[in-house]
Amino acid sequence: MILVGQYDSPYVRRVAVSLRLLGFAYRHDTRSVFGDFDSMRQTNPVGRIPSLVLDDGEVLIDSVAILDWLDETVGPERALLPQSGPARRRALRLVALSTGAIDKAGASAYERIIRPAARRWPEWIARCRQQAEGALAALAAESWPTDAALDQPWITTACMIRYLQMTDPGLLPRGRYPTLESLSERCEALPEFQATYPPDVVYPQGE
Ligand SMILES: N[C@@H](CCC(=O)N[C@@H](CS)C(=O)NCC(=O)O)C(=O)O
Repeated sequence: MILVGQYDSPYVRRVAVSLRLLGFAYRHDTRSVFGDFDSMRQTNPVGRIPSLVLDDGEVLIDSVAILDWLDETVGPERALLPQSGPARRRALRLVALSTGAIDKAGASAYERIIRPAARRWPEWIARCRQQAEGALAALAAESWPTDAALDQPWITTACMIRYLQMTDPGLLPRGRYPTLESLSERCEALPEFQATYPPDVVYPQGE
């Protein structure tokens, strides 16, 4: 199968880490959503990443759908999200907080970096950052025992933290969220995270 998208996207990275943890081999298509936009739209009509091209040619789009397919394929014993009940609801809440932080930090980064300077909207940036901070505080208040099984909340949260370190490090000053720092350190030390570590994010710069 082929994973489409670069690892500086936390959505691509959480799929890559999940594939590796579950023992799937894949080829990596590193086309850029910005630089290869027209070509990318041939793979996903929305022009976004990640996509996963299966061996029979079917194309899964959106990390939620890809991770759902992965969990279904490996079965309930190895799935990265619990099947049902309070455990599933808690896991989905944690994942929603992390993807919320990604989306809000991402929106603020797009506004600060990609949009031409004369058209930037400081109040919108402040609102997005406040929303990301709300998600971070809620995640930091949760229990993250470092001997817990590595499941989708762990994976997505670690990918979110690396993304924020790249796009808006001011949201994560050292010492503010010790539980999240431990979570990140545990994950980033693992081979599946090291193999997908994004050294930096590259956005087109607005004038
Ligand atoms: N809900 C989607 C979000 C994917 C997403 O936001 N991808 C970003 C990269 S992190 C992207 O493709 N951005 C380019 C764009 O939206 O034009 C998922 O979970 O896959």
